[in-house]
Amino acid sequence: MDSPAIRDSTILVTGGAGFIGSHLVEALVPHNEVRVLDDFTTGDRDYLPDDVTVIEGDVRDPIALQEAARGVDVIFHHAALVSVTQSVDDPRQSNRTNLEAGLLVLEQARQEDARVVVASSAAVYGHPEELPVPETAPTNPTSPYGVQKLALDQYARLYEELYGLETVALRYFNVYGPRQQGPYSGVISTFLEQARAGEPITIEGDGQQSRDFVHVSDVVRANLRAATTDAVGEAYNIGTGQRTTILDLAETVRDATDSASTIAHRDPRSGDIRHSGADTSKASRDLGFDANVGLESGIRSLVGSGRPELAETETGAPLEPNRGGGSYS
Ligand code: UD2
Repeated sequence: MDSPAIRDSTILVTGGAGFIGSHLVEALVPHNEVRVLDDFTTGDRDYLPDDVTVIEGDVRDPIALQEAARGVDVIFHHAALVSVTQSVDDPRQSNRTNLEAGLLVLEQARQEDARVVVASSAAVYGHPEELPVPETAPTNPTSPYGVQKLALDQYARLYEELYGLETVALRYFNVYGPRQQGPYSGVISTFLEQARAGEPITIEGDGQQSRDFVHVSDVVRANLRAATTDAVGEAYNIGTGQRTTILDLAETVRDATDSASTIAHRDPRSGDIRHSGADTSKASRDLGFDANVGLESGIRSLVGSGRPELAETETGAPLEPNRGGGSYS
């Protein structure tokens, strides 16, 4: 099923200067009026195209949010504290950003009668009881971050049920791609850095744990689908449906970088989830979304200046290389 590209709309992206948000902004800008609300604690102005209205502020600040959301048709809510560890250290702090601010966004959307696409997470499932995990699986988060994302995901559904607000929750699996950096950036960017520096690639535990790695350009495509789908009030797994072990990942990164790095093992991360993989049939059926970028191609595109495989573009944007090196096909 094909949904039309979003065009001629006024759009707010919270966290629009961050890793996923900035790629989404880039895809939206050619055909829409785009605003970004970001406090730039982890986001970067350099990621933003010129023709974006920037509101520098905290998503927890109702005044800033009100200003940013005035007259919008769609809100993509990507502002979050993404560190699971930080949420364990200080659940109340991450709750304020991940849940309370999310609720503010939903309320603001009600005022504007705007559609909301919220960034949810595979963290809602905790240790999955079945693999690949469908959206109907039990939700038993193992961190405050997961609890917060689950509550936001449920609020989104409830706002559709109670108030008729058009909402969609996207449960991201392990997203990677250009601009992913910093202390909470994920295993692929850590391995790439280590391989490039010729340092040992550090696997936590035996490396047999597995993840579903999805490229940010696919995540952007899922967001574009969510903006126009009729299937609202629903949560969708956003992954590739393929699981890769961390050991295989380390070898793929080492090969792609032609690195002489050794592979080293250290203690497993406490509370680590053993296996995570998305059943993507609901997103495929209802959003017409299937991931395009395979892991090897995605990693090679990160290493070189090339981009992952392209298909048709949904924004109508020309498929020119963008500054982040990804694509939104
Ligand atoms: C991902 C998300 C997180 C949350 C969670 C839900 C990212 C970056 N994080 O956490 O936000 O949604 O899923 O379950 O996508 N590892 C190593 N060596 C390293 C770094 C990591 O072996 O230097 C291992 C780590 O122990 C884990 C795996 O790689 O088994 C993935 O780690 P991660 O931090 O990239 O992502 P994850 O799945 O913990």
